[in-house]
Amino acid sequence: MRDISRLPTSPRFWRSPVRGRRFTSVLGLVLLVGVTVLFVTGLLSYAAYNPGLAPVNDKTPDKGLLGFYLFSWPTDPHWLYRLTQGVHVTLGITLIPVLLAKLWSVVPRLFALPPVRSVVHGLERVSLLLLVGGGLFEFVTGVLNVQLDYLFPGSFYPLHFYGAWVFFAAFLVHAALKTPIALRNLRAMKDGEEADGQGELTAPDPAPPTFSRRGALWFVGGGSALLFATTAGRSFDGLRHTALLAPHGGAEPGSGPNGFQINKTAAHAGIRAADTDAEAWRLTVTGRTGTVRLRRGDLEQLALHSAELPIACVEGWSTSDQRWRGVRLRDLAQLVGHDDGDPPDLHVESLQRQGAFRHAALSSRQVADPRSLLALYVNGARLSPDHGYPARIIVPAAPGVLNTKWVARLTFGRL
Ligand SMILES: Nc1nc2c(c(=O)[nH]1)N[C@H]1C(S)=C(S)[C@@H](COP(=O)(O)O)O[C@H]1N2
Ligand SMILES: [Mo]
Repeated sequence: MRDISRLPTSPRFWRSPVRGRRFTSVLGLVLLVGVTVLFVTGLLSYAAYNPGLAPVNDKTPDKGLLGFYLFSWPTDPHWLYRLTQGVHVTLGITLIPVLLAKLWSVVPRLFALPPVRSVVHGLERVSLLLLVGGGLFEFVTGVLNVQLDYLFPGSFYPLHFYGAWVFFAAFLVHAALKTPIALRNLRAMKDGEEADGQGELTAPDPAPPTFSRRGALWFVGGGSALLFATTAGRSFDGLRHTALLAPHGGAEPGSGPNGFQINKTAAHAGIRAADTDAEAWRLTVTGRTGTVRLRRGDLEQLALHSAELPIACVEGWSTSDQRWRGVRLRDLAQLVGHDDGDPPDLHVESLQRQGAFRHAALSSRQVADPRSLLALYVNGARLSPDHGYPARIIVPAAPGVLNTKWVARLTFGRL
């Protein structure tokens, strides 16, 4: 006869003495806070793309009602996206051990028989499927995007966005059901009761312990601390070398005025030296009163202004403030007839021929900000080819993706 205790559907199959209410409750409460922060910062990131403004910005055009919360992304404080997206990515990576340990701690229950005891139980199990599947999906797509640099060209945004809603809906149901229980378990622990001694999560036939429960929690926490310590530095110049695990971490990217992080190099984006040659390059600006074409020399004759602003990428890395110098976007709007102090939205196009980020739309609010520039210089030097020479956009508080490099055309109004 087969020994049924050797099948995962038998509670006796699961013998780790570490499993128990306390272990699961602690991890569950950490995730309650952490996943909520991930969801909120993720939704903010979507809003920061200005998806409501123009199709070129909207990576998720079929969002429907899920776009209900969208608002006009502010330009203050100028480090806003650096903060929200740094938190989103760094926290997501830091929580990986917690997520895995939490799943491990409840895995016997996923195999429990009968699979469905009642309608309510059936619904709970479906929500668990969405919770576990959705959670793994969000973490995996997020990590792949950050670590492997757009493994899914174009499709990462919809996958991660819709996945987030499915995951968070299941997460809310789960949290509503389980948070009171988790809190009760922890309170019982405080009162000195051995809360782990009973309950469905505890192995009925535990193997001899090689590890205390407390040790197991330290192990998970240590894993998170290690991931944090090898990731967080890529948002800070001077600490970047500590970000061993992160792309755009490690060694500082060169020295000198243009020696800060580059997302895609000119070569990678297919920009040829001939395209950016001072003789050949022209900036085409179109607005209410028509079109003007400017050389780089013409731009240098206009009023130049400086702004200290960072680059902050959706992948979570960012630079400290760089000192940009160039022409205000609102001055360029004025040049083509938008001179009533209330500039319209702006469509920016790059010389780049291929790729999702070759164009972007900026809101009138962003155009109006005196720190929003068509930059010609950075940190006192001419922009390098990799940072967008002959001219690039820089806007306070915006995601890197809106800071278009190698700009060729600006169209005010009519997006
Ligand atoms: N034309 C063009 N502009 C672009 C991109 C691009 O791929 N093509 N990438 C954007 C992204 S995703 C980021 S994070 C910033 C990075 O700017 P940097 O390389 O100067 O640091 O440039 C933005 N501007
Ligand atoms: Mo980016």
